[in-house]
Amino acid sequence: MKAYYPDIPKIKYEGPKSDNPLAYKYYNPEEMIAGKAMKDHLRFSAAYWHTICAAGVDMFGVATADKTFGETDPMKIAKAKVYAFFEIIDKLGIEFFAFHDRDIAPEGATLSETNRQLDEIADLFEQLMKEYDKKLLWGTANLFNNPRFMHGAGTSCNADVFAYAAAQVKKALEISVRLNASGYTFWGGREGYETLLNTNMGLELDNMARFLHLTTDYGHSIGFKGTYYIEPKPKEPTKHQYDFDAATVIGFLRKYNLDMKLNLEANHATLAGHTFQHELRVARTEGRFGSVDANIGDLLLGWDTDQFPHDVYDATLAMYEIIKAGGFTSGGLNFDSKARRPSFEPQDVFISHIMGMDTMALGLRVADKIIQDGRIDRFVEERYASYDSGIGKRIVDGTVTIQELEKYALEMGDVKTNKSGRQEYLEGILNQVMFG
Ligand code: XUL
Ligand code: CO
Repeated sequence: MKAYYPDIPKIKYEGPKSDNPLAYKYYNPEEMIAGKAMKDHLRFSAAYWHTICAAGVDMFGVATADKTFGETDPMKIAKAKVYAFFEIIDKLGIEFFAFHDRDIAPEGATLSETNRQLDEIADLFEQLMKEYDKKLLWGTANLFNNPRFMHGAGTSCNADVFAYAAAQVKKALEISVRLNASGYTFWGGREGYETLLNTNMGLELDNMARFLHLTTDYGHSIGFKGTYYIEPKPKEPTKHQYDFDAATVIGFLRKYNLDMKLNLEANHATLAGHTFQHELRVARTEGRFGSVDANIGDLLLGWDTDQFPHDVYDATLAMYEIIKAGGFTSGGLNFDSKARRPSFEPQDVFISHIMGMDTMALGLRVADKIIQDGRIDRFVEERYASYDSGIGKRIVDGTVTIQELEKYALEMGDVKTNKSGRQEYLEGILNQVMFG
């Protein structure tokens, strides 16, 4: 088989002292942490749309990296990309991947032709997945790029677009089932609005739920056994996206009785004005934690830069939440991340993944140490100890009346039992565990 990256070796763990840019310093796949191999904690996945498609285009400039692999015909480019992509994830030792339908195969003149092209590329995926022993973390449909989706897809004001989008997701689900996906993600690409002056919000939200019921029911009917995810994002491309953040999405899922989990992305959390840890905590508290799009934004920029995660502090708090949520089952850490535009050389694809994987591996190592250390968890437990007995227990049990609470308060006179929240003490512990 032709090598697309002949100069890149298989990436190995060399430990923190290594100065080899093409080696892991902290990610040691088989090393056991808290009774589980690192690779099974982290379940790394590469995003097809970035890793093999993103070529450095931005609002002000064309591509800086060539990812056509010497081909000009769109189907030949598409096939070369599949081979190159499997070589990349094989060399990096990444077990999973995710894609949009339109990342993997170009659109034809009609939907039928597009579907035929998709089938042809899916055949190649099936073959290479077997050869390399790789798995599809989730599939999805691109319902935002083509001009037909200018008003959204499931929330479009135009019923023809709703129908087209449903047909597209039907096909994407069929391909995902064929490739044995562990999940299927719905990201509301343009499901939002630009101005309320032209928007029927109630109908759009109801239609989005109709869209999700139709598509997820269909998936089940053809044997989809994985998890359905919704990926929140507050803005971009539309001014206001309906899937604003974890709490908004969970409210929506409840209202419309949809059985879906969340695929949370770090950069989307910060765009919503939350930390990534906050979004993960909301999902875990609500039993809706599913999967993660691992990346990071730049807090000085107001958009979705999709950078590879390098902030160990953030990664630690994220991994802490993931461990506390019971770890991944069907989900994983999907690098919805791309190297920066000036990092255009083929090597950069590898170096950026290595750095991102090492960051998440460090996060896992420190999060485990925090849990082993136990001081933070103990502090939180003790902080709420007043609910373990007496009046607190009766509040939690739901056996207390408001009259009894009044009697208790009157007898108490005033609250004399508040204690310090000790935020700085806890932040100090985090630093001590990280660098101690
Ligand atoms: C866009 C984004 C998407 C989804 C999949 O911000 O995160 O790539 O992850 O459609
Ligand atoms: Co994403």
